[in-house]
Amino acid sequence: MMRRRLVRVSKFLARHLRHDPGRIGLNLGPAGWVPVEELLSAAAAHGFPITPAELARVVETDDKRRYVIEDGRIRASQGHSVPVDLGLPPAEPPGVLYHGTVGRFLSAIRREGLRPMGRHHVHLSPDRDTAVRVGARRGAPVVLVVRAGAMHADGHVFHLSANGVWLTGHVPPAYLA
Ligand code: HQG
Repeated sequence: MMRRRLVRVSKFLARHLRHDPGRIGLNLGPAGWVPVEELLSAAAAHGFPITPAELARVVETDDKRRYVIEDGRIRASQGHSVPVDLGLPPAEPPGVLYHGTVGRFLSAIRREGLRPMGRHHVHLSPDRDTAVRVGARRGAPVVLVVRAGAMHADGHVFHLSANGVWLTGHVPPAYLA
């Protein structure tokens, strides 16, 4: 399959498994799971047919492993804007985590901390390189260091998604190094 097609299918999945399932008449089940059959028929019925082989290939090769198939069901591992409880257990983060952003957001971030904005959680990366790539989606990347260990010690809850993204509700400015 061409890389361009893989990216198109991945974007279609992100749109409908994270943000707008209703657009193709889909309902996310508990924890965001949807039967693979249902997804494929909804996609076909809305003019975007995907073969089971293509779907499997996208799930396996997606650059960020955004989707998981398990027991005939599929979900996005993180990044939702629709209300969904992924059922991830709380986890103890490493001492520091990283957040990639851009200069134009810095004054707001220093004032109010990191907020989830359109998503459910603030997304944090375990390493600086990943954070650089996240920030670079928007312009010249700026990497913020988050004192995650101190946050955790102070009772802030963290979750680790299946694809290695650390999630938390809000990072108050005091924890930004
Ligand atoms: C910024 C992609 C103003 C924040 C990536 C970010 C990631 C604030 C933007 C995942 C703010 C939100 C998530 C505040 C935060 N004032 N701006 N108080 N607090 N911001 O896309 O972290 O390809 O929702 O810095 O790789 O950029 O979708 O979050 O710039 O893993 O799988 O507001 O999305 O992965 O943007 O990216 P986003 P993000 P996928």
